[in-house]
Amino acid sequence: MAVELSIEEGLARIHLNRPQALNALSFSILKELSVALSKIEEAIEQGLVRGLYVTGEGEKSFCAGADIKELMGRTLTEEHQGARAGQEAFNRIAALRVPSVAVLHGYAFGGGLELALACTFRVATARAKLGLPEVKLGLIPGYGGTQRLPRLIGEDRALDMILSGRTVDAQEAERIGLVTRVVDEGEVAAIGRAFLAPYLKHGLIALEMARAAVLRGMQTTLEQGLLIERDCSTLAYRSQDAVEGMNAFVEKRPAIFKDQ
Ligand code: CO8
Repeated sequence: MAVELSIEEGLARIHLNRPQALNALSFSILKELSVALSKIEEAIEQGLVRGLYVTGEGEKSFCAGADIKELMGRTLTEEHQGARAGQEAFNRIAALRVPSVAVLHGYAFGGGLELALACTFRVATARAKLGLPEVKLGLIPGYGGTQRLPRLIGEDRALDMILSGRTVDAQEAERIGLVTRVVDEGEVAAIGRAFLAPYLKHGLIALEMARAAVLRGMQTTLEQGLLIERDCSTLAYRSQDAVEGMNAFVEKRPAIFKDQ
């Protein structure tokens, strides 16, 4: 399997394991990813998973993008279906109820960066190299890059990256908000777990409602966004975790959240 799923201590890990092709995303990998996501969604519903991190095998690359060799000579319909398969898989990552992070330790190009853009966060080591080089192939990003990148870093910077196809190093990526943080080199799984730890000490309902308010609000006007915030904050307020959190504050003790 080129997509390895493991679940340990409440965290799911998706590990891309195709180092001979720098973890490039073949269509069979997209299918495997979809199967892994179904298992993760189920485990989240069962309360077994509270976060996801995505890693790539090998020193060189998180993921070098869609499998270029496989993209050649496809019919219009096949290509349209391929773009849909990539978008749908990444949409499912974006829609997970739990926070996710992509650990970028080498190349994160094309579809690889688009996968990372679908995660809640991106963390990079100093060696990471990021880019959407599709124009160099006469293509454009097709797995969400033209939509998620400008929403994350703004239209101007996104167009600079997409139209030039240039490579952005980890420091620049942090400066322009493309990655959340640059961290020391280390074992990728440990980086992923450590990154998620500060979020996961909180209750999932508050995390989910906060994220929903931000993401849904970003797609609409400020006025509509404030209405969304009002609904999401009221929903969070009605949770048992909110009762526990406020009680714990008054009683001067740590809160014990149960994601309810
Ligand atoms: N697809 C397939 N194979 C790849 C890919 C890839 N994206 N990237 C690397 N490989 C393979 C190489 O072919 C090579 O295999 P082999 O040894 O059999 O020749 C092996 O991985 C190692 O690669 P290199 O020898 O090239 O390693 P280097 O260290 O010299 O270079 C680079 C590393 C710079 C990452 C280089 O491999 C590279 O430029 N790769 C391509 C990056 C790229 O252009 N990615 C974007 C692809 S397109 C995309 O992701 C979105 C398409 C949207 C589709 C929408 C459909 C409508």
